[in-house]
Amino acid sequence: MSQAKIEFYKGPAGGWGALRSVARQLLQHRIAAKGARTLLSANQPDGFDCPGCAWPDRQHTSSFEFCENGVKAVAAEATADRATPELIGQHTVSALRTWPDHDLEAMGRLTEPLVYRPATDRYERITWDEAFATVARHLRALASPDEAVFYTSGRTSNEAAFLYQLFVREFGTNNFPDCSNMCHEPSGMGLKASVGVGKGTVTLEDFEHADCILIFGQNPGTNHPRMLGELRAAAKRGARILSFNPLRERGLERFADPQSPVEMLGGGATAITSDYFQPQVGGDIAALKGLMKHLLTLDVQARAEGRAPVLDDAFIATHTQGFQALKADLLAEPWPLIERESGLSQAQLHHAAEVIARAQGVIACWGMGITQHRHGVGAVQMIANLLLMRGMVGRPGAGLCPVRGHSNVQGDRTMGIDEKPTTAFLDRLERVYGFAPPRHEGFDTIGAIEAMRDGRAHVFFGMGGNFAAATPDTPATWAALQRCALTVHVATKFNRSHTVHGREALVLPCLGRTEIDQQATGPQHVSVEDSMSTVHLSAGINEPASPHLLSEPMIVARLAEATLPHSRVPWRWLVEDYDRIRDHIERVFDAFQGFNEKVHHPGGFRLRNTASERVWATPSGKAQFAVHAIPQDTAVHEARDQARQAGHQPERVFALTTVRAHDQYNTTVYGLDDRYRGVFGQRRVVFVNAADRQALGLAEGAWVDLVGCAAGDTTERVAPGFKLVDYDIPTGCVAAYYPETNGLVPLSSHAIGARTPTSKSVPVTLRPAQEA
Ligand SMILES: Nc1nc2c(c(=O)[nH]1)N[C@H]1C(S)=C(S)[C@@H](COP(=O)(O)OP(=O)(O)OC[C@H]3O[C@@H](n4cnc5c(=O)[nH]c(N)nc54)[C@H](O)[C@@H]3O)O[C@H]1N2
Ligand SMILES: Nc1nc2c(c(=O)[nH]1)N[C@H]1C(S)=C(S)[C@@H](COP(=O)(O)OP(=O)(O)OC[C@H]3O[C@@H](n4cnc5c(=O)[nH]c(N)nc54)[C@H](O)[C@@H]3O)O[C@H]1N2
Ligand SMILES: [Mo]
Repeated sequence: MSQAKIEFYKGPAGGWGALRSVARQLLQHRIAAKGARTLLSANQPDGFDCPGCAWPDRQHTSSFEFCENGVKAVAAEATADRATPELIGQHTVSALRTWPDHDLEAMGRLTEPLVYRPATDRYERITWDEAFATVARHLRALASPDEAVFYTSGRTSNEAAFLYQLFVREFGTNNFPDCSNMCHEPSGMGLKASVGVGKGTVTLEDFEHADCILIFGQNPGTNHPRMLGELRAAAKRGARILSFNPLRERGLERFADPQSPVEMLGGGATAITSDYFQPQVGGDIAALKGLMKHLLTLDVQARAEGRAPVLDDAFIATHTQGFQALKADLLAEPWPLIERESGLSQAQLHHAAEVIARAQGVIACWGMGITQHRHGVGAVQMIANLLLMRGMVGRPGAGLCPVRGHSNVQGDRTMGIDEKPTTAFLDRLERVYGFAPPRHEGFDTIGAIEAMRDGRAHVFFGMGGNFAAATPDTPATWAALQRCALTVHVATKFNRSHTVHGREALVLPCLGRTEIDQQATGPQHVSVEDSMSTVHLSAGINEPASPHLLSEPMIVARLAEATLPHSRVPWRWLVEDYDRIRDHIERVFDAFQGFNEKVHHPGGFRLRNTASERVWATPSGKAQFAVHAIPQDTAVHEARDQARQAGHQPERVFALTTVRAHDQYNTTVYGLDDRYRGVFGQRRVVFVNAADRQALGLAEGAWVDLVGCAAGDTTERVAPGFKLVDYDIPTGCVAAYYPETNGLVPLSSHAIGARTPTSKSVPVTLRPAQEA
């Protein structure tokens, strides 16, 4: 691991820097020789789907298509290190709980099922039969099926997710907290109301035709590196790329393609973003309203001068509802308020609106900078409004593009991992399987934590992920998990959540994407759905990390057999051949007609997206313009008001946004560098505007504690010991890494209409660190 230092990163994203980092990762994970074969198969027609992100692939590509962070994800899974029962059993769980996230996962791949023994405070090996019997015993002992919660993290395949939801519903609950609750839930909810589908409308081909791409609150250089290839091609073609991000992100500025020898050798790079705007944290709704307000003005001007109008009148008239209300609202919005709340000047917003007004094809992309706010749903709908005004949905080279995180988070939802299932879907399950599925709403992530905290849920089952580390309000979440009678995690690696356990606890090791999944009829494929609704197959190529690993579908099947002895679902027969699971999926979802046949074509098939056909699956049958006020009631506003009332300086309250470093995958910390932001060998840093730092009388490099100050929050929240790093970020805003900062987010602070924790706008004060 490199030495701790802060250094301005001068290179472009991608390029030699990326390859050096790749080489280092490979060495660290000791898979250099075998690893090349593994990597060559990632995202190739006959290989496995990269467990990195949900960005789609160009089909039939023959080039060595990889990205640096995909390499890290693959290398981490294909590591030669093994977290055997003996290795884990060397330490008490209380001791393991104090280890850094990185060190827990660095023990390597789990090899055998583990059970927690309270007498020794250690994990020990247990047989699969005993493990399933333990879970079944607990589930059957509950007073109601609703006292169990079943979490899913987005790497679970369609086949596993389908069986999982089927088992849980036959068991009798809709308690499906999901990582997407913490992620793109506001995109799903916002888009469903605006355009009738909770998914993006664009394809990769649209990126070839767009002449204007907007990127809100997303950091593709780190989180979706393959997207940079599309952006680079668009930029080379002359498309304008407008980024809205409080932080200057290197990966949004310049990019050298590791696949282009000319750029690599010449040290050249393509400028990605043509115009970079740095709104305040949480300022996006105000900024979007400013953009739309000026589009209205430009439209009037264009018409007066006999030029082509900016608004698409015909589209608005035929396809939408609510435009007049939005227009009136925008006209009434005062520029001083827009400027103050967005942190952008009228001139900047005019400039951006002019680019958007001239474009023939506009794509809007967004990530967590938009969704993880109290008004995340509103912000998503403002993006939809902006495109709808110009008729930019359902035409080539244009559309909505929420960029998903986990490689199958979208597919899991499609398969019914949903705490609020539709009646039509439940009716269908009932018809196909003959049991009565539960009809009432289940718990989402926040709801599940509250239920465990309040003693309304006693069993936690996690299909992947790292619930204890990914969720907000760490003290409350840990106490909730520790109150459970049983906690169970299906996982590839040992992580924090396994140390925050119920009275009884199990860790069940499963195969990863890169591994051969051998069942009775031979090696199996699974399917996944990418961020652009393409469903395709994935098959591992490596030998399993241990002969004791089971696939996720097999784990669900055996759990179902143990728990539901009278089930009429042929669980074991289904997992003998995953084509049979796909046949069942086809029986439940019309969109999967001919599933097996279509998915076995190279590249798979794209699910129908009605909005991209200009068919609006909304109650009105039209696309819906939404009106939202410029937020002045966020937790940050409230904390500043409270400070003002108490006679304190409101500017001492900072809006903290929690972001990912380059060397992490969510709660998995591969290394301690964040190269593009110039941070090396450390993670406990807080990015601050130098003017703010000076006003606090603190030196660069000084250590501070981040202290939560949400109004009405009675819990004392301190994230201790962060080094101040001067950064190009607006005053009043600071940024630090997740998950170190999750304890600062109160459980009660979440998005309206989606309950996504407000991880991107946390009110904090900075105080000199009390212990170094
Ligand atoms: N290598 C790697 N890849 C990943 C992941 C990973 O951890 N590592 N995670 C995966 C997952 S699950 C997801 S959801 C995605 C996440 O991908 P992103 O959405 O890119 O994730 P973040 O790093 O959380 O931050 C997004 C960006 O939002 C900006 N931002 C913060 N607050 C605001 C705001 O108020 N307004 C605006 N406009 N911008 C803001 C931040 O500066 C940052 O650049 O990536 C996926 N891919
Ligand atoms: N403060 C703050 N909090 C956040 C966010 C933020 O930006 N800021 N982002 C949120 C977002 S967008 C998300 S998606 C969540 C992520 O929340 P999760 O999805 O719960 O977390 P991950 O870190 O992705 O999970 C990592 C673990 O998954 C297991 N794993 C890996 N591959 C597999 C597999 O193939 N099968 C199984 N069964 N297990 C596997 C490994 O054991 C690994 O330890 O965090 C959220 N929390
Ligand atoms: Mo995510």
